[in-house]
Amino acid sequence: MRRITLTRFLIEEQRHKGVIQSDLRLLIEVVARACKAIAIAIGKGNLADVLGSNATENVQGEVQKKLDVISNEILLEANEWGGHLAAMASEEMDHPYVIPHRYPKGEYLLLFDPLDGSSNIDVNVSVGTIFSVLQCPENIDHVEEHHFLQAGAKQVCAGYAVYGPTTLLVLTLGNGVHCFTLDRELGSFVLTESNLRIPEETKEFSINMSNMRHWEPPVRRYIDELLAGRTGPRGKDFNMRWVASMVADVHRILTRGGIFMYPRDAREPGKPGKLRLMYEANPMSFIVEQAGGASTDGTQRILDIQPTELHQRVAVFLGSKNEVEHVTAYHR
Ligand code: AHM
Ligand code: MG
Repeated sequence: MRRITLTRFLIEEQRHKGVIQSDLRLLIEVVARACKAIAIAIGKGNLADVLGSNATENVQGEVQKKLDVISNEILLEANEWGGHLAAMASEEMDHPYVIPHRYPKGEYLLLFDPLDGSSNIDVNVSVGTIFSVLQCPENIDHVEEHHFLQAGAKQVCAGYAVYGPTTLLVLTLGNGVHCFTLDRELGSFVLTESNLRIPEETKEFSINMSNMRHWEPPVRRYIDELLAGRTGPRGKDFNMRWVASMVADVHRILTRGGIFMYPRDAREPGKPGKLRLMYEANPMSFIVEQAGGASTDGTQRILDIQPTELHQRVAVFLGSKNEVEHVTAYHR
């Protein structure tokens, strides 16, 4: 069997298709290497005393897990010296990290959620890393926060790693979605699926039902109808899955279809939803759309949202096209 490693895949994308530049190729390779390092750290668990929490909080006031901090450090250190980036922004850092002057400055901005699904770390359930790449505006001497505030449609690349029974890297460069599996003996990611497609129809949904009493009426109506099953208005039974790691829930949807929802709710009126636009919703929406799915905040396409803040939150409905359109229609 011909094995296509991530390196070969990227070189061929550059050489034959002209889809990417060498700097972007380097960027993806470096992020992939960092994900391998994160996978190793997670895999050690209690043997390396990496589980549990730090005494610190992130900018959103969430207690940081030790592995949140370790993963963030791994991504920063891996990406600062290669000359491919102008700056990085992370869910775990208050402000962007500008590449220090001692290193050459590149033309890309990298954004990441270093360890998504942190609440699952201590119970040994899948977690992941989500990343998004933007072009840095030209002729900028000093990168500032507002340079990151670009709509998701401007992403040049997005991806995620899932640290589960296998470590996977899922990637889009804007021409389809490709999945690589980490060969642990070789230490390299190998292409295992190309051009993933999300089925348009599904019988599976993903939402944290414990928040039901806080939801807005369109979401209640939609979920009530799904729960009514075969004898209800939808005329079929639906199954529910909620891992509480967005990477794992989205990966399931990429594999066999489904709809993932984290709606805005009445718990904290100032916060539209729980998930972050720049680190979670945008990259996942880019991937889902590239796989033939859809993604909205209930009223508009997520990739069209003009961000106003780096750590902005957003409601998310993504996955199988027909279901996303269904729940979005109820918001109108
Ligand atoms: P995190 O980035 O702090 O881990 O939060 C994001 C996670 C998502 O991965 C997941 O879909 C969601 O939070 C789960 O939220 P809840 O605990 O409310 O079910
Ligand atoms: Mg997250």
